[in-house]
Formats: sequence, C-alpha cells, structure tokens
Amino acid sequence: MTTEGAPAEAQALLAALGVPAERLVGGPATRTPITGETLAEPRLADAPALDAAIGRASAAFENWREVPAPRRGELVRLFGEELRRSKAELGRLVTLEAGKIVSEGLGEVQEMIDVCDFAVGLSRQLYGLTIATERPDHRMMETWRPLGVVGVISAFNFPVAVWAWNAALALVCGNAVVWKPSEKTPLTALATQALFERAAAEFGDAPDGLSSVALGGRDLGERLVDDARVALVSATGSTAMGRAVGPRVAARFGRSLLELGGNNAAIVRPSADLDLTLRAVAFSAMGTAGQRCTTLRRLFVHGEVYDSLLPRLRQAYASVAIGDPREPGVLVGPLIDGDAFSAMGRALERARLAGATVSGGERVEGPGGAEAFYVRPALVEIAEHAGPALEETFAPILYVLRCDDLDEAIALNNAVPQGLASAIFTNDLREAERFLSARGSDCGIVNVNIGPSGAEIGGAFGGEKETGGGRESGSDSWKAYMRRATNTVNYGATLPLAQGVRFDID
Ligand code: UN1
Repeated sequence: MTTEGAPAEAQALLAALGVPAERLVGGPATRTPITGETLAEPRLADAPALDAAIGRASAAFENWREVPAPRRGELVRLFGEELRRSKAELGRLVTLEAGKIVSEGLGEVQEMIDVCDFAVGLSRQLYGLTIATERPDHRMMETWRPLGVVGVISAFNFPVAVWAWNAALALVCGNAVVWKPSEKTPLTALATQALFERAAAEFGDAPDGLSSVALGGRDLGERLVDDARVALVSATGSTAMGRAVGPRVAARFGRSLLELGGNNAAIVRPSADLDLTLRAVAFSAMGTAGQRCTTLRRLFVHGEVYDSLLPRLRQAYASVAIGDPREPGVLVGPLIDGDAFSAMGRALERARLAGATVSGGERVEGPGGAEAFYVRPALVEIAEHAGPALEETFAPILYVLRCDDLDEAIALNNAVPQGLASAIFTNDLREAERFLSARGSDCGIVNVNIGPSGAEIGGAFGGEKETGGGRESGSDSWKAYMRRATNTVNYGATLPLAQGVRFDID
C-alpha cells in the first residue's frame, strides 16, 4: 500500500467500513500521529445527544435481557464475522489513527475477533452454582442476571480491542453498551460502530440503541460516569483518569471496572536463556513505542549475566527500525503526540540528573516533520530504584538495574503502585515458582520466560493497586457485567424450623 496520502486513505477506509461521510465533518480535527495531518473532523456528541443515547440503551436493555443468551451470542458471532471480513481495513485505520505498525493494527482487530469467539461460547454458559442447602426439601442456586447499561471509556493505545473485550462480554450477558472512546481515536470507534450496525442488521431484531458511540471530551465522559442509568462504568486509561472516575461512580453506588496504568518489570536470573530474554525484553519494552499499559518499563538483571545481556540490548536499541509504521520492517512508530514526547523528555532529564546512563531518547526524523513525534527508545541504566523509574511514563523508556538477590528483585518488582504485569526469565524451577507464589510478584499478570506485554484474551486482564483492580476480557471476567441472585426454592410442604413460627392465622 502507498505510504502517501494518509487523509485520503483514511477517508476511503472509513467509506469502505460504512461510516457515513456526514459524521466526519463539523467537529475538531483528528490527526494521524504518523504525519500530523488531519484525517477527518468528526462531530462530537453534546449533552442531549449523550442523554438520548443512554435513554435508547436503557430501553434496549429491557428488551435485550429477555433474549436468550445463546441468541445474544449470535449477534456477537455475526459481529465477529464482520470483523473478519473488514480486518484489513479496520487494522489499517488503527495504524493511521493510533500510529501502530501494520502487524499491531491487524493484531488488535484479531483480539476483537478472538474475544467475540470467546463470548459466543460463553453465551451458552454463564453458569451459576447449585449449592447444598441445610433445609429439607429445598433447592438453592445462584443465577446471573444482566446489569443494564454498561458505559465503556477507552484509551487511544488500544482504540478498538479494549472496547471489544468489554462489549462482547457485556452484550452476551444481556447488557446494552454506550462507548466514549478516546478523543485521540474517534475514527476507529465510528468504524467499529458501523461494523456492529451491519451485524445488527443481519441479526434482524436487535433493539435500537443496543450499542452506540458518543464522541467527546472529558466533560462527556463525566456525564456518562455520573448518569445513574449507567449500571457499570468500565474505564481503561491513566491512573489520573481512574482516580476521577472511581469515586464519582462509587458516590452514586454504581459499579466500576477500572483498568489503569502499569509500570511493569522483568527479572533476569543467571540461568535465563539470554537469546529468548533479549527478544522478549526488546519486544515488550519497545513494541507499540512503549505505549501499552503492559509495556516493560523496568528490568532487574543479575550481575552474572548483566555484561552479556546489556551490550546486546544496547545494540537492539541502537538498531531498531523507527519510522513510518506503514513501512515494512519498521518496529517503532510515532508517539501519539507532542505531549507524550515532552513527558518522555522530562523523565529522561530527571534520570540523567540522578546520575543514570541514558542511551537513546532523541527525536528521530519521520515522514511528518514538526507535527509528528518519533523517538529512539531509551535504555536507562540506573544504580538506584528511584525517581522516574517509579512512575509510569507512557513512552519507550526501559530502566535497567543490576540486582543479584531474588528476594530483593521481587521486592523491587512490587515496590511501585502500578502492579499490572510482570515476568521472570529463569530456567530454575525454584526461582520461577517463588516468583509465581504468594510471596512473589503482586501483579495481576505474572509470567515466566515470556515478557509482560501481549496478554491473550482468554486470561483475565488487569492488576491490583493503582491499576484499579478490575478484570476485563477472559477467565470469569464476565461476572463483572452481571449481578448474582441466590434463589431458594422450597418444594416441600413445611417451612424450616426458623421460619416455622406459629401465627394464629388458621
Ligand atoms: C492495554 O494496553 O490497555 O497485553 C491493553 C497487551 C494487549 C492489551 C493491552 N493484548 O499488550
């Protein structure tokens, strides 16, 4: 495909994906981070439009909750088929709008397809337990019921996959969905919605307003968060955003599912397979230009292997192909914007002042001139676990520290408030199991001999502490989109003792 004319290509893709042209004018500019050019100017939703969308979703829910779950799964199956058909176009639009390399744009759509498959299977499960009761001639069981309207707030870095994790589960569970995507990535959201509408048309009788998109800024997000008709707010983004969302939802006793930052670490032990470690570290730390919440940001290397691993890592950092993410062979695309570039610069400056050895971090020429921000990923060798290493800077910075003692390395892994993903590289069974044990990593994702990023949809995705504690995607995450009822049925003719009090009623 051509590497010229991102705006024209985006318009063509949006048309092919079914987004009406009139939705793409009248609002603020959406720019591609590849060149800084304007791709479209999609109209934003105002407060009455959001209000109406939530109203339609509430009405849709009343109908949808009565549709048998496997039939609800059929809609998600059809949506998965639409995604398969349009994978190339939607993946390419992710590349243009979020700046991901082509394979990552496609990979993101594949995650959507995978979670649809997962949810379709789930639509024939949604199991509750039958529980032994202490009462004679009784049966006790739990049943799972849908919640209502699920509000989804998503971030620029996974502009479509994270919504799909939420929506596929929410829909098979019987909920309606209102989505406020990142202001930086409205176009992929509109395209996803258009594909969903195709699936709904084929399905036939999906209620109007079952899933909708509301484009807007922080104020619109706040309205969604505060609306008592929204039973669950699922928000993925920065810790600062989560701190604002969590208490507001709690104040009205709504439910929230928060998936926030990650300052992820890996530990390298003397027995590690260094070829494998090198590849895993380079991918996890530099992939997606360090803009994943699972990006590897801290590395604790045993002294015995430090001097064999570090030169190779420096070499990988010095030689990685940075540039236009549409070009084959490029591994590191642009940062999302100038703010991200400034934040990276500030973190590196603080590290330098604290005595760190920094390689990389400089701005690199890309196809876009002044309005696009390409950087060489930075490798920062530190003597002390302090300063910016304790924070999540959403950019490709890897802090490397020499650390021999496993307990100390585990303590360092756990010493940040953002415990999302973690990894150990070792061929020593005892070390691996110690890392996985209760006194090991405190993260939500704990890996052995594979980097922290690239979690697959079948697992529950999330972490503890400042990451919000929520779980999206696989495993039993579906329970977050439902409420549980315990039902007791008496099929005998008498009441159990405690309730058999005598009344003078005969
Ligand atoms: C995110 O960064 O918010 O594990 C989601 C990964 C992806 C999802 C990340 N599958 O990196």
